[in-house]
Amino acid sequence: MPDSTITIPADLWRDLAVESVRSTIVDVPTVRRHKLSQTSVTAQSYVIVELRLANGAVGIGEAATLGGPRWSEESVEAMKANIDAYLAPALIGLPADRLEAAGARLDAAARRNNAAKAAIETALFDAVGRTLGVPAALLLGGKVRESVPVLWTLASGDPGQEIEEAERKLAARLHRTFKVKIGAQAPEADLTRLGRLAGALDGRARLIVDANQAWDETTAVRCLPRLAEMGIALVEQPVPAWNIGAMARLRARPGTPPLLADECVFDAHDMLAVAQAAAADAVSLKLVKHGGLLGLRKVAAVAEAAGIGLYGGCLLESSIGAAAHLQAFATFRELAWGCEHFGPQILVDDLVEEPLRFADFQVHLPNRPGIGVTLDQDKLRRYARQ
Ligand code: MUC
Ligand code: MG
Repeated sequence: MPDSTITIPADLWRDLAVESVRSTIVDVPTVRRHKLSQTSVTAQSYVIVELRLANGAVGIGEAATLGGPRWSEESVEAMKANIDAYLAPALIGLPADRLEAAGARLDAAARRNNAAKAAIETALFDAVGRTLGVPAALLLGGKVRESVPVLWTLASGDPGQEIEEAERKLAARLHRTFKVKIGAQAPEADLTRLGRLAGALDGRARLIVDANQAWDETTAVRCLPRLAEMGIALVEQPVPAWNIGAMARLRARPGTPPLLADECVFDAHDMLAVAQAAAADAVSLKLVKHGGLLGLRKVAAVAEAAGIGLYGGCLLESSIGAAAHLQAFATFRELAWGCEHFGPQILVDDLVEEPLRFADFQVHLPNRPGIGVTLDQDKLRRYARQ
């Protein structure tokens, strides 16, 4: 073999140094009220990151929240402040393709702040992908699928409205799995509501539920077998995030439906603890929890090693955040539970020039460089917080 150096064309591998990072808070109204156990929203707030390289390429990323610092500890106001003062300065001058090195710098600059870090890392992947003309999925291992099954979340709390909403989604062939948000009302009221939904959609749709940590162990012991009788396919985070022991005990009881870990798994160490405790059947993967696409893949690797299924989670991202997740989800050999990136469809408007395509119960991977979507500057101005 001749000892030659591969020459990369100058126009392909131009100066990748990070030149600037801009963060903008946006508030986009939702088409209806979305009610969870810990909060309720009529608008989604995001921090949009635009990261410019010395070669002129601009990458974008998004950090989502749900009703302020309630779903997790980050708010858009805190994220913007920490991005501007600590995270962005840590990356200026670094070549954007040093993705692990960038992660180390971000971790040194600020503890946790996972959603803010994820938005910046997404923008790095996007900028590098745009420079090289390749999708971010290629930088993550290459895609094994072009689309991902996508569910819709029912969360108005009014079963009549929820049945009507589910019927519309079924008729339009958009969604046939529905996640029902429970825990905002008393358990018995939720069981009655779920009984109505399960009866109305019987045989035509799959139902899962998300309690967002609302129940204690005693309530879960009482209610989980009732959910199994109704045919609920998966129960997400029934008990508080700290109570991994309860998740494990519940899971070991006969009559418990499969359990999905959400708020109890932020990083790979959390995932290892859940795996060691045999506390979940599946894990919800989200950029806001895992600090970026690389972190998301690390959590997924631990789950895969323990035989725990992958579920493509969301925090109601717009097409920007959703596209970033899809780039990673497309690379997993198995994605047992599909994904829940219905977020772009619950907003009154999208933030990108070419919204994601939803058809045949799937959300389709955009076939363009980087994360595959382009920020619409008019929309950014329209929804930017003044
Ligand atoms: C969560 O806890 O899963 C995702 C979908 C939804 O309706 O709420 C989010 C957060
Ligand atoms: Mg959840």
